[in-house]
Amino acid sequence: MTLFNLKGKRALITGGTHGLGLAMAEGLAIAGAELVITGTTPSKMDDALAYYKSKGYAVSGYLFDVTDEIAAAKTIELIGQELGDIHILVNNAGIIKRELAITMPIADFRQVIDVDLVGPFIMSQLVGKQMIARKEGKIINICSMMSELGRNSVSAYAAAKGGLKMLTRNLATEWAKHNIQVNGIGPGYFATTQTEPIRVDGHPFNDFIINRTPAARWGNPEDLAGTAVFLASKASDFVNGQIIYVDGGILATIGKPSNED
Ligand code: GCO
Repeated sequence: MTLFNLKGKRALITGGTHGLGLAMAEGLAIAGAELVITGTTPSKMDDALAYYKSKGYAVSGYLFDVTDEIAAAKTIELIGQELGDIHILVNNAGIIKRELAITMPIADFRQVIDVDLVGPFIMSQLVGKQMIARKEGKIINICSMMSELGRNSVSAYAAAKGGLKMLTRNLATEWAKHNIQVNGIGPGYFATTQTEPIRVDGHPFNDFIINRTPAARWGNPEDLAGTAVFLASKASDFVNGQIIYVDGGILATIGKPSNED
């Protein structure tokens, strides 16, 4: 199990205060990593830090917006002074705005691209500098099955997550020679606050996803922890530019008629 041991590693997870970010951070902590979580909401940060500390994990929290390159740079420098190097970066923070393309305000489209694509670029560039100097690092970008497929009302999100897939491959291309492995995780449909509006019992989308997913269920955030540990550990030292889809099989199939088992 030394291949998956993260003892002595410091992992920064953006948006690590709730949902998928919290579940992946917990998986990294159980594997031995020290956690650094970022967020933008003080109350969520307080609750998250209390949770992590109640579990006995080593954790620090920093409030800043990943789209603000000045604030991000200052915070990464402060983390360096207060804690030390970042060995693992999980670009998880993201938003979605469900609006049909024809009527979507440009400002909304631009905001989704900014948070979901520009933010990971800013964080990767800042943390990548210290990883290049150290000749070692792990970057995990949280993509989506919308990195591969579109659907009505998520054009900004799909464009951002499709871009994040290609950013992952391009950073892998440029930084693999520095022993930095840049990969992605593509969650399928997970039970989070982001999907709550389309997941309630009886909602047509809920029935659609259950039928469209071979595993016939929504993902649970903890379903992502193992893949995060794999991509953060020595076990993935020769894995570069790959997106691992944790999706219950949804991308493997065209689906089935609702009357088929
Ligand atoms: C949606 C969902 C998806 C999921 C996830 C799928 O509205 O279709 O929110 O975008 O959140 O990203 O991988």
